[in-house]
Amino acid sequence: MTESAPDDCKGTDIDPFSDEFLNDPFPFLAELRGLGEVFYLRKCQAWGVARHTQVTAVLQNPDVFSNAAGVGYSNLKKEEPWRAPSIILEVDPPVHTTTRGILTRILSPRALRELRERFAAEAALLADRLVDAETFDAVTDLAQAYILKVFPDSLGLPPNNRENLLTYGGITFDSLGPRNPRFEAAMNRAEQIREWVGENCARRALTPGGFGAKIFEAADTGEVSEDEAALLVRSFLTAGVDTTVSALGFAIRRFAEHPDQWDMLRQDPSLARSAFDEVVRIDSPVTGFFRTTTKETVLGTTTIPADHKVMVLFSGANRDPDRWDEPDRFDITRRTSGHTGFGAGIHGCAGQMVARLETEALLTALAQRVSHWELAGAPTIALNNTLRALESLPVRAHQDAAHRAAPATV
Ligand code: QZP
Repeated sequence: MTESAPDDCKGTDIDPFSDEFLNDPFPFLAELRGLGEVFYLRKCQAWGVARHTQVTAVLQNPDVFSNAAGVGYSNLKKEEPWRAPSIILEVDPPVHTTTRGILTRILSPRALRELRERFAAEAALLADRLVDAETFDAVTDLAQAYILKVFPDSLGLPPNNRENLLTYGGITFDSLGPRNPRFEAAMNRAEQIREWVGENCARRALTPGGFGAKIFEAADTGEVSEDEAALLVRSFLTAGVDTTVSALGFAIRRFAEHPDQWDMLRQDPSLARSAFDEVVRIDSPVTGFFRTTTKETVLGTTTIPADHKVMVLFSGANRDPDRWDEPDRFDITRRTSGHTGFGAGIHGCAGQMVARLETEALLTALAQRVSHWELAGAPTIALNNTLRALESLPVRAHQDAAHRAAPATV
């Protein structure tokens, strides 16, 4: 398909899936915002929005900007998808309304209350180990170790081979991009993991009391079929690991770079929650997703024809100076409501309360033990078509003297 650039908005050759963009998207995002309310990405043959007003407007209008053709570059209705489409993410109402209702129930603040203590206990254990080690990799030893413990535990997954979740997440997020080398490499890894994922979404794999078992209870009452329940469990496997691992990695990097913010958190641990949202705003683990127009629509002064992809750059909205005061400044006391790091509207992140509980517990435990962070090497970025994350973050955690002395007094 060749598409000539429209004449009612600016076109650009910026490629949001290039190495240059993925390594440091923020200068490119500023350029994209500068192009106008809507622009045309020639390399993607898709329209795009990167300002807060338009990103939010698109996300709030799912009748026109549909998810049913997928949230990635390729149109799932025209191209064979590599996996069965998600029945929560890659659908519109009314199908979405049913599945979302089930997840909202299972992931409500009330249903999550009992997790708080478990997360706090795991966070304390890990934080103790980390300050003992003193020097470690905050991506593998902290973010991955913690999330691969608490999240699959909450889901009810068996303890073995959990690192497969990182592989599966990486594949899925790469698969949302165009058929570049990252996409192809992901497809080459997909086959070896397919069986493991299928087995771990099955009723028999899931222990009682977890999110997984609760989804299968919805199959027992006939709200969804048995196969649909397994697909909803798969959504947890896909969406609940790499995302929070990414945010935690960025959080530690931010605190290592901004010791004043770490001091503030130590003095007032109730800031842990807003600190996490500020990280999700400023570092935006998910750069953006696509929508597909269901009919010709006018956005600003641009007419977008029916059945075309529009790229919605969450990370652009999250650094928009028209929406945020000093958007590039990390400030854990900032009022972050309205950030689009979790998306917005009917598809806004269903697991965001779990993510907040997990990260709040770990940041709080670390704040009690670590006086300050020191970078012990250069952080590296993991290049992925859709998920921004650090690959490694060598740090030294300086132990708080008061905390070190404390056990001797008991
Ligand atoms: C949501 C699914 C975690 C999100 C950023 C994206 C996401 C990915 C997959 C699914 C849902 O498979 O349902």
